[in-house]
Amino acid sequence: MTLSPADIQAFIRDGYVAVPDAFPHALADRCRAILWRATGLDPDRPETWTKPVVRLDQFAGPFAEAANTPPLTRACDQLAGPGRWLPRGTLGTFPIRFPSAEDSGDTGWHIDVSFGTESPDFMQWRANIFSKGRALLMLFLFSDVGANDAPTRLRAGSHRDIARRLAPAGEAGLTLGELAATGFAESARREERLATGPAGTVFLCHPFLVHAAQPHRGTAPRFMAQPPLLPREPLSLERVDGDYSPVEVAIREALGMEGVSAS
Ligand SMILES: O=C(O)CCC(=O)C(=O)O
Repeated sequence: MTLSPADIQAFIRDGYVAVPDAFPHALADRCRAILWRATGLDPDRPETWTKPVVRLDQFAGPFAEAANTPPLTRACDQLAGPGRWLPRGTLGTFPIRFPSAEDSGDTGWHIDVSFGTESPDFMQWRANIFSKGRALLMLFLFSDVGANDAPTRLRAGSHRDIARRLAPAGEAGLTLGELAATGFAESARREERLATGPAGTVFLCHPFLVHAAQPHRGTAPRFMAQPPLLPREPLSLERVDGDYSPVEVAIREALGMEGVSAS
């Protein structure tokens, strides 16, 4: 298997785990070349990089290859449960970050909400305690990302804070606007970690993990995709056979349903 028992425990505790070499570096290079062409910018002429972030969407082909490698699909089975998630054909949005003194305006703490997305106002999009519409958040690194290269910031353990906020709201859940009303202050005490690593690394994150972008202080633009892993069936917090996935165990622990008191 791709993840060790210690990796799975770390996922339950911290809300994420990094899968190194989840897809080949050479495949990341091919994908990055496609993305560069789509930006219309010149990789060799930094003077053409005039914006702090360029968002691109929905690439298939080699990107689907990156999403479906054996190490990655094994890790998804291990975290979300075998047969309980849907393979991806595309990789969602790519926020490509460039070195810039300009504020990109999108570096606030948040979780990626996952239903009610038919509303034109994304602050009305919702999440619930069953993580309707999302089995995992995945961060695919398509360039080498060091500490200065705008790595996504992760609040380790914050998925537990969000589980406790969502639980009283039941099936209806909360909107992003309602969740953001606290400024995500309930997770401010959590240790901040960085999604750094070589191209080909994938961070598999609990759907409730609080995370944020940051300005790019390095030299090489950062290429990353952040698709959801979609559930094939709803998550369950009450299984007769007790066959909980680590995503479910983390929620149950946060809510004191596992007989352990998790901070
Ligand atoms: O660009 C990043 O590092 C994270 C972006 C993000 O979290 C988002 O757009 O929802």
